[in-house]
Amino acid sequence: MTTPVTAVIAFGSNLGESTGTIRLAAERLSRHPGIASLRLSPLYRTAPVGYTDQPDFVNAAALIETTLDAYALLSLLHTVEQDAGRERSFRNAPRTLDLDLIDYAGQTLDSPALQLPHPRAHQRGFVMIPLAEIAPRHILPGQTATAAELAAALGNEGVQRLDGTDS
Ligand code: PH2
Ligand code: MG
Ligand code: MG
Repeated sequence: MTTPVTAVIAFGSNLGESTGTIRLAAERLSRHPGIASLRLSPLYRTAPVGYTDQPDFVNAAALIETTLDAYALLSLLHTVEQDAGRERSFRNAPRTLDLDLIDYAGQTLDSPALQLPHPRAHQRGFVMIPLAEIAPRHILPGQTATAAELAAALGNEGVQRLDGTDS
């Protein structure tokens, strides 16, 4: 039997019923036989970063325990994106569902299909603020600061918890 490892997944959506899409995707992942547990963060409404001429996003993060290897997990994330109606028109186009593998077992990897950890995650409040809620002491490979410290340093401008309380 394979021992499960910890991985971090970021959820994003800014087309369609974003909140429901993210919750359904998390449920679907948690039911997968290769995912032993999944803890979903609260959901956030966030201002678009990068290509800004698009609707606000709903973002969340999840910590999972998985027996899937990194590529099998990536392929599962792509399948769930496709089933949510994801279309790839141009880079950073609005999307029904984006599932990014942020960290897999603390590994560092730079292949055409997969970079680990996600190269920009530590700079993004829409990833670090949700992650800090479920794994405040998590340290991404290559960082010295914890998720909570990075979230605090990034600040919560443009990142608002959907239940109305301050992030
Ligand atoms: N994802 C991007 C680019 N910009 N901005 C927000 N607020 N949330 C995202 O999920 C997001 C983004 C590329 O995947
Ligand atoms: Mg992304
Ligand atoms: Mg993506």
